[in-house]
Amino acid sequence: MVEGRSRTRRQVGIVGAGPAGMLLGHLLRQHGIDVVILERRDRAYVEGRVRAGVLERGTVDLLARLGLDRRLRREGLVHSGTVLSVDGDAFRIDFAALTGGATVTVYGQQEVMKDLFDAAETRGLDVVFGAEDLRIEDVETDTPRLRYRRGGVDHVVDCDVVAGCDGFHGVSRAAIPAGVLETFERVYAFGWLGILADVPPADGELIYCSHARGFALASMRSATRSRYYLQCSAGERVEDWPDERFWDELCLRLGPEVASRVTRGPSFEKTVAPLRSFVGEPMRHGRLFLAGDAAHIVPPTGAKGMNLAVSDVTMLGEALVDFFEEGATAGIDGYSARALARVWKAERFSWWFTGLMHRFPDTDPFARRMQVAELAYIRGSRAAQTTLAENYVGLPM
Ligand code: RFL
Ligand code: PHB
Repeated sequence: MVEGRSRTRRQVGIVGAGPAGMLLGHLLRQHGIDVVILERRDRAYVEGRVRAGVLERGTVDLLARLGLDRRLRREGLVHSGTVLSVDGDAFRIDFAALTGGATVTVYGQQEVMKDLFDAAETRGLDVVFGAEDLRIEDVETDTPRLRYRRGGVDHVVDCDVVAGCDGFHGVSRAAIPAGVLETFERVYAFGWLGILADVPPADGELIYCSHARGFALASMRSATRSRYYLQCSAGERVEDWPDERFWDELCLRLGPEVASRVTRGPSFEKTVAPLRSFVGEPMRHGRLFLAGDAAHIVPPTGAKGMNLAVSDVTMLGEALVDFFEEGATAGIDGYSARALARVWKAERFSWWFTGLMHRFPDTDPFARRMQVAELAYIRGSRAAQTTLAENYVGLPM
């Protein structure tokens, strides 16, 4: 085994090569800033994680500005609305008509990651996979440091700035002292059981389904690949859900009309994701800046997680470019407050939409009637539909 040490200097050290870290890396590199991205896992693992599917307009715009949208333009599915279903009775929310033309794009996070990694190779963006035991030091000084181990070698990276983009379970957030970091959290008593199957989707748009038996979501990745979710208990075991049981329960919740358009087939991915709302404040401490899931988590109902990671790094990228190009500190000093202002609105929307659509342990017959009445109100009110639509397509930065 190789043993040794290496010491390098970079302007920005980015921890984590998920959407937040990779996009920030591309953004800074476009401005000639010297960055390294340190990722604990390997490329295949990061690219293989099945996660988000819906990109807001702002996310698509950033990918376009970075010249990373070629495949997205070709393969992404533009959706100008979505369907809400209440105990099998469906109605449509027309985003484009309600918001002056805004749409969302269905393009899997896995595809985004593949595009970001491919472009990193051709553009010479330095991504180190397999960086183990990463530690962040001296963030309260002007020379923070990253230490990690790879292939038996201890590495030290001296930085001007560290960006913590290492997700909810990363190490960056813990580098903010407990007396400084304030956290806000809701853990939901249920999860989402998701499958992927190579069958055509039941509908041209997503169907968010509120049902007395629990929430369901009909989504997709392409014209031939479907992504379906069922609300399940938090500790649900995947082994208890053979495909037939999944399809049967899905069809019950979608109702007979949509169920008649569901094509069943073998699933090739099946996982349970827990649901959580979480915010850590502030998103900056000294020379450490948090972005994406490292700072906040939303339940997936509003399709906001990856999009929030992207709006964070758009703001952080602008602030760091001002800092390195002009020596201006207003941007980095204002980053946390600016990012959190948008984060909290997305947290509110995701929490509200989750509450409206799911069955909670305390959803008694009265509470269920309240959900059904609110959905009936949305169905009949252009104002209520506009509120939902403008949040779903993404609030301005
Ligand atoms: P990520 O993607 O978790 O990436 C963090 C990276 O950091 C690495 N890492 C470390 N590296 C070095 N040293 C350490 N100590 C490290 N610790 C961790 C990890 O290996 C990883 O590669 O965070 P990021 O970049 O902030 O991106 C966040 C998004 O991935 C997440 O918000 C979305 O996937 C959430 N999400 C959705 N978001 C949307 O915008 N639209 C959707 O439709 C949507 N659907 C979803 C979702 C998430 C889901 N799950 C599974 C939680 C659907 C689901 C089911
Ligand atoms: C998905 O396709 O994975 C997806 C779509 C919409 C959501 C969450 C997940 O709200």
